[in-house]
Amino acid sequence: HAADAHRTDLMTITRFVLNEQSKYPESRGDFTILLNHIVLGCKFVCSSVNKGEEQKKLDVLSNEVFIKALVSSGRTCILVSEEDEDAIIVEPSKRGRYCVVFDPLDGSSNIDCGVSIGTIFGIYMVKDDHEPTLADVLQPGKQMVAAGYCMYGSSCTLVLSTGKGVNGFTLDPSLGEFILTHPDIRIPKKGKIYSINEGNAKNWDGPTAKYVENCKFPKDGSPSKSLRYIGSMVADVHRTLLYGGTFMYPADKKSPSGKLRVLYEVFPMSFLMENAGGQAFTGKQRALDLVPTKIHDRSPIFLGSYDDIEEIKALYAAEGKKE
Ligand code: P6P
Repeated sequence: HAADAHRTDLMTITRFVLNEQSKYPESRGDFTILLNHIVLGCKFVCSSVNKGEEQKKLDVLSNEVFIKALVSSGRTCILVSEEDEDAIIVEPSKRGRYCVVFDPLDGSSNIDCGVSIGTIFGIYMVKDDHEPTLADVLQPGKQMVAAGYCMYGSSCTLVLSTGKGVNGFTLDPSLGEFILTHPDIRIPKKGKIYSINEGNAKNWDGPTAKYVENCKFPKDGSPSKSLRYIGSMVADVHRTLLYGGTFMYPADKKSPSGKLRVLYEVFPMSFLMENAGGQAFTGKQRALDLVPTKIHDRSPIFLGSYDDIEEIKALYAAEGKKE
């Protein structure tokens, strides 16, 4: 009967989060309601991507679906989307205590060739019900209460952390439910893969160039690492989380702050990495300690296996001593 019990004991993402939230006596279910509306947006994008909607429409469509779902949840007060220049202040009658920052369809330039893409989101909670302002979202990533991504690939996988570990859920299309498939994800302490756009090599700074050199020609005689670069952050980060290694988008002469956005790319992925036992570093500091000044700020990012990021931090520290 054990197998049957497992079959009938459906651990959906809603049930999982309800269990987690029930540990907080003051919890009133608001977070679970908010998450359910994010999940609704992910289900919509998953079905649209699978229908083969063309990129342009899908970018706009998915953004509108997430905004409408988040506002209608009645649990948000300010939204920041990669697709909108300005933050969205939710109308007073529909306000709640959460601020959501998100990229509705990250890597969307890859849609037309079938490469996996994803939604990335981070959640802050406002302290009280004051008039929401940008200050509520210009917070360091360590203030996030939750973060996650949904990857639209051969299957639809949602990876989430509420600050106590990382869990992965796979959409079962026959049920229309995300079921727990990757409980308590822990990133390997050290990896055999490095992930970076080698096409930018001529613009890299010393420490990045040295680290990549060490991956290719290890000084200690260990085997070279493999290069894996998909060019879709959600796919590259998901592989790094499960297999270990590093994902890097460094600053370079062309883009001194790197390319990836702080609020809805760097922070959520860094939050997940730390909760899975990994690290996330900007080249100068712990990524989650960064304080954004504008909602579309960029930052360099090095994230992944704990020991591999230690090596990168040591190279930057040595460089700092020289200056
Ligand atoms: P590059 C996709 O456009 C994206 O924003 C991320 O998903 C991805 O990691 C990065 O840019 C790829 O950038 O410069 O290597 O093409």
